[in-house]
Amino acid sequence: FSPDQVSVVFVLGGPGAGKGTQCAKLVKDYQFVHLSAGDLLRAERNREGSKYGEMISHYIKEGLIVPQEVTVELLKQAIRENYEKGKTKFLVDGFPRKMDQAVTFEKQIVPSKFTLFFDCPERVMLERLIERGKTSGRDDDNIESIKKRFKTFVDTSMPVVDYFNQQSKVVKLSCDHSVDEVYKQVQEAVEGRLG
Ligand code: UP5
Ligand code: MG
Repeated sequence: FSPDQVSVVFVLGGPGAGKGTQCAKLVKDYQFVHLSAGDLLRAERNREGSKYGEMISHYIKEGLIVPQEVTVELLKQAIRENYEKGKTKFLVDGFPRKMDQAVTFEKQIVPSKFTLFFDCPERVMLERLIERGKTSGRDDDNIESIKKRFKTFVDTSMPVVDYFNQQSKVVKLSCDHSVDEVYKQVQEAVEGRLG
């Protein structure tokens, strides 16, 4: 794809920072397609006949990053399908969370327009995930997995945010506020950057 054909906004931030919640609001107000890398991986894991099911389960439970070949391919397919239906604006949520993924995506698919970075204290994210874990059915919403996800975020995913920040392509949002307050910041960022 060329950047004239599709606009991609990366949505990054720690586990439980509120990425999915804010993306859902953006979909309603601004014709974005929301592609959560985590959701795509969970769907692939559950797909009958998938050869990656067990591997994905293991990585998610351990809070590790699934090898990029799988995730990049799922995103490429999803963008292609939506583009064929006339969609051109994409929120890529929870990706890239490792440097190799960032480089491969921008080379093989399209360079991102910018990144929304959801900055949130770990204490707040922990509280949200424990609460969500009561009903989410996600097998990584337990204290052991959450701790591993936090560690991976700091060690492996923050360098990606820093990399885009050096290119002045990051808008940082402070997420320790109500959903509506965070959304105001998100709207300002999107309207400022995409017009
Ligand atoms: N909530 C949200 N906003 C709130 C607010 N402002 N005030 C109060 N409460 C708020 O929100 C989490 C919870 O908080 C919800 O209950 C919500 O109501 C509440 P949500 O919007 O779901 O947060 P989000 O940031 O989307 O959290 P999520 O748990 O989805 O983040 P993760 O990044 O951990 O999960 P993801 O699904 O992206 O990835 C899961 C795993 O998949 C990874 O750990 C990894 O193993 C794997 N993965 C890869 O391997 N590669 C990838 O590229 C992507 C994922
Ligand atoms: Mg999410």
